Amino acid sequence: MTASLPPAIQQAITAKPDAFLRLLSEVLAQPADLFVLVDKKHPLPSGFVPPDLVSLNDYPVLVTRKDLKLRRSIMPAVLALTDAAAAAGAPLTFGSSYRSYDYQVTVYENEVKLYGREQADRESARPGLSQHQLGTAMDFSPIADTFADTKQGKWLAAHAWEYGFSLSYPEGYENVTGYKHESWHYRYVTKPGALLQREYFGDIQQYMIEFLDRNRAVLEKELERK
Ligand code: DAL
Ligand code: ZN
Repeated sequence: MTASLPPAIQQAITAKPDAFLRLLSEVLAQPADLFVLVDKKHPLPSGFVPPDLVSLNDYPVLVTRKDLKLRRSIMPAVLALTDAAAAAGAPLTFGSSYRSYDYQVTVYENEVKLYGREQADRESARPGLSQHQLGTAMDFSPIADTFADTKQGKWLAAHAWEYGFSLSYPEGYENVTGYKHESWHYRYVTKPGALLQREYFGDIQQYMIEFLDRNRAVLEKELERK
């Protein structure tokens, strides 16, 4: 099951197999739709719309625009994250959140117009290929490389996992994720998910989500039997 993972990650798993399986079974008990694999090879259906979108205007959070939405089911975690960041002196502002298939058409085509298709494909997902369509991914403001050096960027890099959030496009992994480093883009993967990613998958979301996608059916059967 671990054969396609980098050797260091295989070792992390095989060094502590019981602890790995315990945490893994906690992750498998979380809603599977929080772990859907969406990348350049795994599109969402164009008609996919999350079932429980809510407006961020109805919550005590900071936004750069009034049309932002996320899934209702993740809002308790979102508020825990934003409250903790604010308490630490790094108040977070949402710059982007759920994006429909049609809106992603606009976002992607704009990038192509501005930078050309080759560059656009390194930083913007084609329609149907964006985590933003899940309603569980978000960009914090400013959406810019400078975000990494802000109080907010540093606080998130150190603490987002404690609240169940993970950086989707880390530095140095473009060949794995398909995208350049985005210090501002986080996806909610639940607390046990973020811990599993950190402890066993080199803190690389792509490795964990691919592993779960590939092995979920078999693992669920195995763990049921135990
Ligand atoms: N910027 C990320 C890759 C997206 O467009 O979903
Ligand atoms: Zn994003």
